[in-house]
Amino acid sequence: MSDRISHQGLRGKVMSADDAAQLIKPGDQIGFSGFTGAGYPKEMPGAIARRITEATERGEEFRINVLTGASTAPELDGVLAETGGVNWRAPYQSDPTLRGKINDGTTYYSDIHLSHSGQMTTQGFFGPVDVAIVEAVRIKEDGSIVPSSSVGNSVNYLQAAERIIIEVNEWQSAELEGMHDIWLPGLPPARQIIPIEESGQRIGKAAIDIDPAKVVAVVETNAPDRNSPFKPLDEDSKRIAGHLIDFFEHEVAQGRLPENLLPLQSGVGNIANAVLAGLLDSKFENLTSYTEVIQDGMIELLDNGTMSVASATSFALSPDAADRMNEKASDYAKKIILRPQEVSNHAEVIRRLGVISCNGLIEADIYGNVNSTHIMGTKMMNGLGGSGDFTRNAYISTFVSPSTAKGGDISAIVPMVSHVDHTEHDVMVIITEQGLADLRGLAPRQRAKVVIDKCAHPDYKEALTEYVERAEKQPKVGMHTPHDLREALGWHQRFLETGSMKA
Ligand code: 0RQ
Repeated sequence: MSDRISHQGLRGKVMSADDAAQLIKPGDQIGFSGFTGAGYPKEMPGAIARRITEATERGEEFRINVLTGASTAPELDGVLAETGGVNWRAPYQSDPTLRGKINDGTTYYSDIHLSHSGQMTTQGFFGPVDVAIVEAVRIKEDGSIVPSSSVGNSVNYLQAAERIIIEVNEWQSAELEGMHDIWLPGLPPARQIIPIEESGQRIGKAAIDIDPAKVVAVVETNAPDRNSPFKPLDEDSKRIAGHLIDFFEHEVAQGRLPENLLPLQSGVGNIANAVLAGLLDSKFENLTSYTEVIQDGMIELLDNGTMSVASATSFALSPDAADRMNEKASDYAKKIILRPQEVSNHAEVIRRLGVISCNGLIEADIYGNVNSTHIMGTKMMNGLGGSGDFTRNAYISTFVSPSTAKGGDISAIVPMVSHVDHTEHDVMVIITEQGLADLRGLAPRQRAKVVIDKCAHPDYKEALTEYVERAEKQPKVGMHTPHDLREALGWHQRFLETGSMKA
């Protein structure tokens, strides 16, 4: 048996994943650890999927509700979605199989701000949590557990759950111990001030206290986290990164940002990763980060000393970077802090530190509203994730995207977004490979000019300008935010009918 299980009573609970899966009941609401492909349980989801499949083959109904920190991996979301047995899912996902089930109506998906999801669970907004299934690198003598490569909502799920199953994963470096900072502000009316005044500050404990009496099984595993490698940097991503870095330099020159900027948040996805890579070659030094995921680009900034400290709730590393993390986890623990997502994404800290946010978008409209989640207004892509937590509370909020998608048939800049995640009131800067639109202080009609001029692809500029001109001439139109309501979503409809937004 693994010497990573130091609690005597819990050593007696070790069993196979298939035996532990027998303890899951139809209708259970399960809170899993896991955030962006890191720190999710590796064997239990597969074992539960086998149970669901067997039950379904016998003609029995076996469906579960699934909560996590954020997205996971094929071994969790993928295998469970394939059974068709996921009834309800929250708060974030990015798995292709699950996406299919959400979009064909098999699975209900509650897409909510990541910082809210833990407290909502603890408060019972979603009903009771029947089981928490959490990956750990070690169970300590007192039964407390050292989480692995993410913290996410694990503390909330472990506190709320009636039954607990712990996977102890020997693949994860035992030296991750000391990287985590476990602390929660509690619930109103007794909620506490979060005493974080710098990204690198630790305020909590290195392990999660649990009630060992609630543990019904311990499963030993030895399997890597599975993240998709990032796409190689293309010219467009490099241009986007260049525009953002020029903007930072300008803000420093104007005295609106200090020389080492303010703590950076960087979203998921290829473009956000490219922006971090761009910072590697910039003149900036001594950067800090208060973010939710640490991806390859950020590890490189820490490695070469451009960044001094990074606070997050999880890793999102390529396989190579994950191996490096495992080899040198105790070194990285001096510069990296993993917190519960309620703290990593908390409005109070983001606002206090003056975080600069940078997230991807699916489409933005001429007035600055942003859609991060829906394809053509109805199909879920991934989810809101933490983009709202950061955008709404950032010192400067930025969004980055290529100006077109699908070989140019889709314009990322549209007359009206087909779904709104971030309103015009929260979006300060939009950047595409074409340029950067600084929307601070501009009224809607002023914004439309800048967004079209700086961000739209040349193939769509004229059509967007003509749309604005037509909108302004509509009878009874309000000149604050002019629209032609019959045409506002016409580009999306045209794409659905013809395969292109082009007229
Ligand atoms: O599809 O892979 O099939 O080619 O969307 O697009 O341009 O590679 O951009 O990887 O940065 O993702 C908004 C999805 C951008 C992401 C989104 C298609 C495009 C491609 C990916 P293919 P790119 P990115 C903190 C922050 C919400 C969560 C968030 C996201 C694929 O950034 O999920 O911000 N954000 N979290 O072709 C149809 C359009 C499209 C489009 C792009 N207008 N119509 N398809 N695509 N625009 C982290 C967490 O919360 C965990």
